[in-house]
Amino acid sequence: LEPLYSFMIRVRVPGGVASPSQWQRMDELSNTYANGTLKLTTRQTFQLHGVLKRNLPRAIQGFNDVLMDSIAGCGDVNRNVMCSVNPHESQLHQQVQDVATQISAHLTPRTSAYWELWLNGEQHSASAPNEGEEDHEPIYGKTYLPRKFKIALAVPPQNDTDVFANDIGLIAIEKKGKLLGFNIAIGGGMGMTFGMPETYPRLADLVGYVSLDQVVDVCEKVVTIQRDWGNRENRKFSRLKYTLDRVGLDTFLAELHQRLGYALAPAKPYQFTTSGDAFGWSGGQKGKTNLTLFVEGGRVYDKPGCELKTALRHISEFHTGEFRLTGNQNLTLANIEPAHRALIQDVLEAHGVWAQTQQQTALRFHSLACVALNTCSLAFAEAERYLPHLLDRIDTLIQANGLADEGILIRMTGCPNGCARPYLGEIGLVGRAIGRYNLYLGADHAGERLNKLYKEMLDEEGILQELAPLLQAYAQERQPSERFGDFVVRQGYVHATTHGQNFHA
Ligand code: SRM
Ligand code: SF4
Repeated sequence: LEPLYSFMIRVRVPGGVASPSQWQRMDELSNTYANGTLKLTTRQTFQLHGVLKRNLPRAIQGFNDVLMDSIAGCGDVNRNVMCSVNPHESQLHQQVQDVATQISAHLTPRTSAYWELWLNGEQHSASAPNEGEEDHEPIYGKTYLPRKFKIALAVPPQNDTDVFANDIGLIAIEKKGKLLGFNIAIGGGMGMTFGMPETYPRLADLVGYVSLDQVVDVCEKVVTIQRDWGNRENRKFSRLKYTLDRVGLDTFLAELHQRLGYALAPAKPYQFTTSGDAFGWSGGQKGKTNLTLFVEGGRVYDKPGCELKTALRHISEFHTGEFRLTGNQNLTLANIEPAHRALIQDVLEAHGVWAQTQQQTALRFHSLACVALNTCSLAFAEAERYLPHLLDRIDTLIQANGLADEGILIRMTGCPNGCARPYLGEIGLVGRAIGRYNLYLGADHAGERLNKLYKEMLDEEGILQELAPLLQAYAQERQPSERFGDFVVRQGYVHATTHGQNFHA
């Protein structure tokens, strides 16, 4: 008798854009084969947890039927390509989303093994290789990459994909709503290992500008340099960020320019103001509207008084726009027909979702937590299941100091791998052991400065005791419009982290 092994499946969703039928299918599969919940991740994908080994092929067949796959959800290849969910600017968003889809398709492995293993060789999905292309990996070669690789696109002023946390970050440059090209940043990544200061989170360096017709090729060339130069001896140092710091940015760029046959143009001006999501209703094109909903921990499920999963299922039966997963684990119902707006509002009200959304605090709207225990085998501590409780207590401090509208970015992970990008939190909490966290402070609000270690191994009371005087001082001594992360740096509670290499200094 075989043990009841259970698995997590990650379903790739380039740019986080899913159709109503794809949403419905994921909803069904989560009930039939998984633990009844749907997880929206920090890279805009779906995860199913608790899929029994014997059900894996049926679950994969299920999403394959609606043109989704889990290729490159994991592995040493380019992962899900992220793209800003920018409900106010549908036209520009669509152009950027198209580029995200092109990059994703170009860097998807051509292997036929996935189809043979799971789908009896049948290739239904949009990503299936063309005939004759199988098993020849023009970009990855025989050895694939030394490690995972990540690309994100953002549309300023929103940095809702945290572009600088990626191996390649692309910042859309537009003129009068028309996409011209992208600034490109390389060498970002969050993961580190406790006790190994040679490992560190690092933000990508802005290295230039690429036009629309160059962007896919530039991504390919960066990937191939990392393929050839990345560390294949020690996986701790195999991400692009370490390759860059080992060889030096100038050497890397010289190689990039040589492989491209031209030099990158200088980066163009841009400005990010936030890495958070814009919640609530917003206008769109041609009378259509968008609605961004808060999904705590990215976990879609029903609970007494708030049947989010059922409500979204109902909406998927008539909504003709898209379900857009955000990089902050939230959900935007996009391109809502004028006739459906009131209907959607009614469904959300009837299932208690609207009331729940209205009660959220600004802190909660700006919170992120990784899965951690009990499904993540790398977790040292809780995150998704614990943060809601901790937020209740921090919110009491926030209210007492009159800071209810501030929207401080708070991020928690169960280990230092950084899946909820905690080093970009104005308050970052990283699990050390059950019930113990390191507290990091001083990231900015727009994802452009890393935080720094403030205190170690705090339990819940310790976290509150450390935050109480800081929040009080912030309330009393901040400058007009000054963000919490900037305040703690200006007041010297922590030094600004100016580069990943001085993260631990
Ligand atoms: Fe992650 C590994 C969950 C985004 C850095 N991540 C894992 C695994 C698969 C654990 C494992 O290897 O056994 C986790 C599965 C837990 C579970 O039970 O579901 C896991 N990572 C997640 C998700 C689901 C967190 C979430 O709550 O949303 C995110 C899914 C992303 C996706 O849809 O593709 C997720 N992981 C990230 C991010 C954020 C991002 O990409 O913007 C990071 C930091 C950025 C980066 O890569 O540097 C991240 N995950 C890691 C790392 C450390 C990588 C490193 O270079 O140091 C690991 C461990 C590893 O790769 O060895 C890891
Ligand atoms: Fe697991 Fe650590 Fe990632 Fe959280 S940060 S999901 S604990 S690997």
